[in-house]
Amino acid sequence: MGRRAALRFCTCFLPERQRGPAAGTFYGGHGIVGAQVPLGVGLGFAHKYRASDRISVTYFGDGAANQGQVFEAFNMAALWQLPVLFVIENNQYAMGTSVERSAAVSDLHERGAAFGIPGGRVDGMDVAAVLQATEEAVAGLRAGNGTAAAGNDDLPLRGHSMSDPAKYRSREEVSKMRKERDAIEQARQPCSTAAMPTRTR
Ligand SMILES: Cc1ncc(C[n+]2csc(CCOP(=O)(O)OP(=O)(O)O)c2C)c(N)n1
Ligand SMILES: [Mg+2]
Repeated sequence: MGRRAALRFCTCFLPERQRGPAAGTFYGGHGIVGAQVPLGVGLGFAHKYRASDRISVTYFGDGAANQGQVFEAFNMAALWQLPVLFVIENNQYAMGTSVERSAAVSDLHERGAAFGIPGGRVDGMDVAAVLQATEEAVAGLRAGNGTAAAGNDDLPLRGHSMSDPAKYRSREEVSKMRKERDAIEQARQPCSTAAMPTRTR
């Protein structure tokens, strides 16, 4: 499992940790960039239609954030006040394209503003900050506060795939990032001193 996927996996299991084994369901990813966003909104619709207290947590990247279907999904989620948390993982690159080259406004956590969706920026390399922000957003959604968006600023420690030579970044930038910002390394210490939450079963 990749390191960012590991963080995603942690937050996916948040509902389960809070409310018992049947609550958290991981629906996987999507080969078409951004296509998971309307699906996530559909899940949110189902939760509301069934009067369930479940919520849908929908993850997508900075590149996906420029897709038209994402804005349509925002509109429907906000219009129907669906319990959806949009997590925009801004790792600064979509394959080799930097967010500055692809987004007119690169503060992606503000993307929902036109739809009345509140958003906030979180340091995606800080596991505890992600957990806390997720818990707060989930509590708000469960209290019936409609739809929310979070922008996780994180950093790519590797290229997009094995065939990506990552020529768009310097070696120095990558090695500095790995040394100073690796989320797993930063979380290791508090985990080993039991400062992180643990599961009981
Ligand atoms: C509609 C579509 N266009 C292009 C691709 C090829 N593609 C796969 S991943 C990717 C970049 C996605 O970037 P981002 O949303 O920032 O996610 P990240 O990989 O950085 O997590 C692209 C363009 C695709 N899968 N689907
Ligand atoms: Mg990206």
